[in-house]
Amino acid sequence: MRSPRNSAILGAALALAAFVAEAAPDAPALYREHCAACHGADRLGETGPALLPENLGRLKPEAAAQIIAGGRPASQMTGFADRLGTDEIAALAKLIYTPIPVPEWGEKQIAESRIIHNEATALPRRPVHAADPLNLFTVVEIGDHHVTILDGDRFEPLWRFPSRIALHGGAKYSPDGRFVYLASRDGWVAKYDLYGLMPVAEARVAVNTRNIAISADGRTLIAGNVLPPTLVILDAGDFSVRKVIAVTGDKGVASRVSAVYNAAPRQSFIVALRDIPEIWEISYADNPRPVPVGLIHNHEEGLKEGAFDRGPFPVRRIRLEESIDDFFFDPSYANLIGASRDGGRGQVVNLNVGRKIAEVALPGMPHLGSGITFEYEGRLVLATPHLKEGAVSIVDMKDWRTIKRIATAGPGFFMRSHENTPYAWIDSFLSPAKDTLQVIDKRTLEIVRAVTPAPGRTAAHVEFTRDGRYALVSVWEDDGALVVYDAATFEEVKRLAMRKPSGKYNVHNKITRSAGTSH
Ligand code: DHE
Repeated sequence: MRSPRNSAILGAALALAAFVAEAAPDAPALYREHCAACHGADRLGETGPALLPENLGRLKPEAAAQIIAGGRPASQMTGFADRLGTDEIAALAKLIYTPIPVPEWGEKQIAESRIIHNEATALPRRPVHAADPLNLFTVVEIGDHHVTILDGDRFEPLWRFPSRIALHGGAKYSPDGRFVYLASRDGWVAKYDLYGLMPVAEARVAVNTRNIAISADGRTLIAGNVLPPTLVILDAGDFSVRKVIAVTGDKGVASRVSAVYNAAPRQSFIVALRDIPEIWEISYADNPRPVPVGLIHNHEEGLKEGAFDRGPFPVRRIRLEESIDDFFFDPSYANLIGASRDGGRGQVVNLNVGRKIAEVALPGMPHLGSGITFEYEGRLVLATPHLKEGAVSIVDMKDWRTIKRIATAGPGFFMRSHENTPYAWIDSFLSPAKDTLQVIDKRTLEIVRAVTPAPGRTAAHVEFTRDGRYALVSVWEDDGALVVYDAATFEEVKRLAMRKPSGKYNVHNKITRSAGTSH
């Protein structure tokens, strides 16, 4: 029963709640007033990036509040501390981490976003520069959202241009190395001409994208997306939309895409899915083999007419027990070695038979996308760094045994080598030793050298020149640098100031699918 005293307490509590509610900042109104013009009324991004939990994932909420208060150097983002109180800034920071319903981003939105900067007829027939077109590097500078095209012989920038915000993942090249394609976390894909040093086309394929791949014939681009969970296939020439595939599993469950790669010898794209235990193979051949659709290929009942996906771009589903979200192909592209984000083991999936054929012991979250292969004592091995452990695993690619785990200074992101060097370089990006790269001798599997380009400052991501003579390293800081080392003597050859250079990608090494780099 409610006593007069309880009623009084309840009344006071309600009054207090009403007062707090009244006094609490109105985050949506603040957003409309201060943020919507650049970040979009729906938070999907306009001139500024999208402000959604999926896109902000790597930015901690406290850091977001600091940016709202103080602005972001080298960007249009000014600070609001002079106009907004601490509670208002906190309310805005909270708002941008609130999920929104899955946005509609289909063929219409993609087509409407398309920008043609230069028609094919406006592109020059020959390079407008004297550099070796196959020894160029695309260097992504995430500090101020720029890209530098670097002459890989003279180590001099040929062209520096503004990019979309937050480029992520490797640059992809057309098979002849003439065009480079880049993707941003906000779903913008862009194409640039390395002969004319000019932009060609852009389109926004999603609100949040994982990565892109280009077909071996250079005609098709595919983007794997998180928001909405789709695969978008574009004509790589003019970015017109060829197909949008909703990513759903057997039971209609939607899945985010983890990564998509080109399997050139198979004439297909291979897609890893984060939320359902399936790998998809999508053929881009002119006359693809029809693929059975439906829940299970039921031999007893047979497949009725019409139960085949005849393409273009038919989806072949390979069903697994565990999902895979980072993977690596063997050189034949018949097998992929995959790992799930939290599992302690990897699985080898044979793409020809369409099932798991072996398991690999890979604790410590292997970063298989960064793996490399090389010959060791007459056998082919895979070497992969780990995101949660200071170790590099060396796996025999014949019997899938882990033959060695090399202890490193700390967990790292990237590993690189080249056919013409006996060394592989790794970083310790995610550890206190992040200013130092370690060098592994591929002949002994021992660490033989440490390289510290700038004491106390993050060093990461190596890429070699086309001949393997020089290794280019990032000092991964806002006022960072690209440091060129002689790959045999480890002497510094040149240092170029750059704004937080992240990945760098050599045209020749990528288009020849060098065993020492990512593809
Ligand atoms: Fe990456 C490549 C996934 C965080 C910089 N990263 C990739 C690829 C994948 C991936 C699947 C391969 C795509 C390709 O090349 O086509 N990255 C992930 C993650 O899941 C993770 C851990 C969390 C996330 O935020 O998505 C992650 N990555 C980061 C970073 O925090 C890094 C260091 C800084 C940044 O720019 O975001 C980062 N990732 C990179 C780079 C590559 C990359 C530079 C290209 C490597 C290459 O040499 O090919």
